[in-house]
Amino acid sequence: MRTAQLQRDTKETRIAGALKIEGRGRYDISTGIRFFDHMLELFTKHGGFDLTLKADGDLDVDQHHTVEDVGIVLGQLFAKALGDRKGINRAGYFVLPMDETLALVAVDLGGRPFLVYKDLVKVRLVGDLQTELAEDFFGGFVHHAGANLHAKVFYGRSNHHKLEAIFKCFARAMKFACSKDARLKDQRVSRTNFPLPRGSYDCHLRLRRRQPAQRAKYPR
Ligand SMILES: [Mn+2]
Repeated sequence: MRTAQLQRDTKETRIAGALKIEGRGRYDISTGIRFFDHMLELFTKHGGFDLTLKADGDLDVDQHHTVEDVGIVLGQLFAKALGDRKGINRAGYFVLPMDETLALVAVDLGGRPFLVYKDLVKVRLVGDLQTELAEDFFGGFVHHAGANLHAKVFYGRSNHHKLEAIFKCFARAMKFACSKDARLKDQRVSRTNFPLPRGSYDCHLRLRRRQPAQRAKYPR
């Protein structure tokens, strides 16, 4: 069973998270931003994960730190839970209609962080969420999950639907990318050296530049 939990505290945010990849779609999420909770709840449900996320951020400044740092923590949770990534399907995509809106998310968990994000949302707020921050959320996620993620809305009218369709596609693309194929059980992901120490892709990049003898210092 692939699980992870962690606590990440900075001057701006304190976030506790727990993830089970093979979950039942159960969630307990509170970020202080109701629409963001709604998106993360749908992500959990559509991915079939179990996710607990409690974020206490400096919302009196604005939502930026909280939303971005939740993306970082979610990325770290997946990195930690996926472990050595051997035998996973690694890449996945989903195209999902939500009434008049059609969206796509494609993801590759090969270790190279990259984000291409086109949501077509033209309003400043959906519910209580500052919509431009969805891109910062995915930016935090890709860097710490070691993921390449492309999100695109092809067309749509409702801005609520556009964001919701992206999060549902994200969930279902991740569900497949994380899933294991028994025939691939000895197949390594890329030339990278998973798992990522301390659950952070940044640490991982630093680690790769060190000599093998020094690697043993890091807990696995
Ligand atoms: Mn909704």
